[in-house]
Amino acid sequence: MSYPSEFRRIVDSIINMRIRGAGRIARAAVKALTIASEYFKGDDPSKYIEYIKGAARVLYESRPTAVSLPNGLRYVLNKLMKDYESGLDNVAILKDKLDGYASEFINLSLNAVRRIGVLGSGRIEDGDTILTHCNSQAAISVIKHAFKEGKDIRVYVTETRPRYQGRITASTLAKEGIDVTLIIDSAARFFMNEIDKVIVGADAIAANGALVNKIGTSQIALIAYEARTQFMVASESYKFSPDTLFGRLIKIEERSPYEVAPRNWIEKYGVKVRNPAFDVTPPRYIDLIITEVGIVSPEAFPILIHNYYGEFYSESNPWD
Ligand code: RI2
Repeated sequence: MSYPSEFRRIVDSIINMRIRGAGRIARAAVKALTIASEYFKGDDPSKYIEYIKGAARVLYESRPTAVSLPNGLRYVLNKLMKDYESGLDNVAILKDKLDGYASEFINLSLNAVRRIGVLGSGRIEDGDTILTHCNSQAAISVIKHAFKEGKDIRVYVTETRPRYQGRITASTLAKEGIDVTLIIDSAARFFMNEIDKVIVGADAIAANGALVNKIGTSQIALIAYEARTQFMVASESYKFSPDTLFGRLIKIEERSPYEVAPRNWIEKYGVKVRNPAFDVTPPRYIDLIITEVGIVSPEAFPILIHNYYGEFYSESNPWD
């Protein structure tokens, strides 16, 4: 199937991380569906549905770990398929419906990030020193909100090798006027006794409450646990992985070795390089998860989400 070049550009940007961060990826993927939909020519509804499913499959395969991406696609396609299966067979109307569901998801996502900031800020106290890892819009929302409420806070940010997303976080917070210190990833333990709270984002949360997030998160959680420092996760509800309910594990993306060391160095010495982009933090190291519908323990996260988004749970994907 042929898709428009703008659609392809978004897919490539997700693959090579020009668009990155779980929430942003989800919103970009949903936007890409609307671009594909607009491009479709013809009035055969079954061909339109097949075309959209094909576009969703291409997006689904772009990056494997952040569950926000398939959940965004599921949000739109589940609703569209319901319309189609209940007899809506006019392509123009189906296109309008798809656009409407996509905007709904994008608004829901942006509002969730804002609401997490408001709720999470309640857990930040005046005088706190916070550590964050990588670049999470949800975690940043909490920190910014606490600062805007007048709380006197300091933030330590890990560089987050190999892609240095910590620099984005550090500059974003510094621009707000927040007191920020950038540290190397391996300095997390050195500084942990100065830290009151760790707050990170989420790429996915499994049915047992385990967190999948940027590589290095689980080491920081372990260090925080040992130092009795509170470890908090800022996660929109759509970071829950329904696949884990059905025994399918979250796939950890392994990226190019050349993100870690230059190709000529690797080839010269014949060194093997591994570059997993994410790791798994068990629920016992997580104190709480801040979602847009409330703050819960990691074990309660799937129950909370079930009450709100039960319709997400299906053993098969709408694009299968
Ligand atoms: P928000 C990022 O992944 C980081 O792991 C970050 O913690 C997570 O997404 C969540 O980000 P990557 O795309 O959705 O940089 O909170 O590999 O923005």
